[in-house]
Amino acid sequence: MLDHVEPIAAQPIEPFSTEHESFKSTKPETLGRFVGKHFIYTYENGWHYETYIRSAYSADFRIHSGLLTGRWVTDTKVHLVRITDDICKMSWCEPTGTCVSLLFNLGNRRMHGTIFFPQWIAKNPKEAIVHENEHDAEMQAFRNAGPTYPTMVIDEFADISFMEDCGTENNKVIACSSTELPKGYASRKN
Ligand code: FER
Repeated sequence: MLDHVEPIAAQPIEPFSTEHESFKSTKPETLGRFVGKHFIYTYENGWHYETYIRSAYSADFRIHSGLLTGRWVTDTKVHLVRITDDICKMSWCEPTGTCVSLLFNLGNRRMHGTIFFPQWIAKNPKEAIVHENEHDAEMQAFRNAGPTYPTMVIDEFADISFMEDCGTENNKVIACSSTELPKGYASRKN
């Protein structure tokens, strides 16, 4: 049945890049309320995450609990769009091959996240528990070794327990692993 399908030739292994992504949906002039926001939130499955929107095109995050407790990433390129005055959506792929799409509602302090984990992360989450920026080549090697499939899709709602404005390109917001933070940091509520 698939006789007409040519086998795909082995592809050269590409380093991670977002150069092929257009970012044309991103309209920085509509994102004033969202850029600079720092959120701490807990998914209904108990996973506790933190995100900082550092610019209209980039974000930092840190994982306090869940499959990848201790993982953190700074200045990852994201696609951020305004949905309504209260709601924004942010989507991106990581060098690991994990893809993420998050919707934040500042009005009711709820969010919804969809995470698409490649199978290698589902099997071996420990390998990705690093400050990713310092382990790019290693993460790309794991991504290329795979397997990708079956993708583990996690889709969960979360309550935002802490929300503040930190301005743009603030390197102090997320600057260490969750395991190095003072006690009580992530349980703050406002
Ligand atoms: C989130 C859910 C998942 C999030 C990040 C991820 C920034 C995952 C990223 C990864 O493991 O690479 O809410 O917030």
